[in-house]
Amino acid sequence: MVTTTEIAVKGMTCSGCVNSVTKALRAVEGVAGVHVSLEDNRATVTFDDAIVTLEDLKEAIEDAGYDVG
Ligand code: 9UX
Repeated sequence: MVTTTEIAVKGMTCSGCVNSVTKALRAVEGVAGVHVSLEDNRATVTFDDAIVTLEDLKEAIEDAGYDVG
């Protein structure tokens, strides 16, 4: 099922960070859409939960150098 979730992202301080998080999430197989807000410290991700889990998404953000939660 394709679903949308919001993930709190810590440590983004400029638009470059937004680009990094966006690219990291888009690279994950099963992700259909990504919007990252610097102002709200949040990533909104649309994904197919048969392919990718919320944990995978959080891992991708952490691997890019940011904290979640
Ligand atoms: Mo901006 Mo973010 O110079 O890792 S890209 S602070």
